[in-house]
Amino acid sequence: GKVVIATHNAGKLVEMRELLAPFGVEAVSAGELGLPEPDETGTMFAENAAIKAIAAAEASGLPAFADDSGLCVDALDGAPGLFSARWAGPNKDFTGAMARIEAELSKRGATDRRAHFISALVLAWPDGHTELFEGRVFGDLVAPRGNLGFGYDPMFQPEGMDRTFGEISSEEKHGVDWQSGEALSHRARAFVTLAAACLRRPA
Ligand code: ITT
Repeated sequence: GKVVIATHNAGKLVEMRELLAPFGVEAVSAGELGLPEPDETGTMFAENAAIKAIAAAEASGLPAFADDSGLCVDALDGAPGLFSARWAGPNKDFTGAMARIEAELSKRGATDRRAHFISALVLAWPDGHTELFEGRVFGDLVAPRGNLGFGYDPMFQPEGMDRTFGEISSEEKHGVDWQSGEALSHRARAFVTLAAACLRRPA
């Protein structure tokens, strides 16, 4: 089978391709198909993921996967959350977006550094049927370190690790042990729930 990965984010696309590989489907990206980017008008991650997946499935006639994700900071009442991409602006300035998080925390005098990433993964079928899978990872915000990964990775240190998502390999960030279902990143964990819903382990 052939599926669409409905993202225009290069970092996400790499991860989603790697996460889909063991499922044995051929994946094409929304960019490769020239699909438009729908407006993310939802008020929840799951809603925005569905908007993107349904639009791609309708336009392509193929099943489509979309991820809507973000970094939720406890002391900022969950911001940037749904607006994680938008905080970086049109130039995708994540150095600026990470600095803004620090600025908002100091403005509030916040000492609580807890944050989590959420990934809502929606699979939409051309007939309009959708399935939702979610993953989360909890951790702490630190001064940005490392240039691996993308987005807010340099500033996020998962619980129990002394390195940030910007300092660990792609294998460590979103590698999955399909036997045990163990995975670290929010996105990898969403794919583990997808595999569980398939009632089988990918090869
Ligand atoms: P698409 O909608 O085309 O998929 P996007 O970048 O606009 O691309 P989102 O609307 O889901 O995607 O925004 C999520 C943002 O949250 C994303 O731009 C990243 O900055 C951040 N983010 C999500 N997952 C991340 C991860 O694994 N590591 C670092 N930052 C992440």
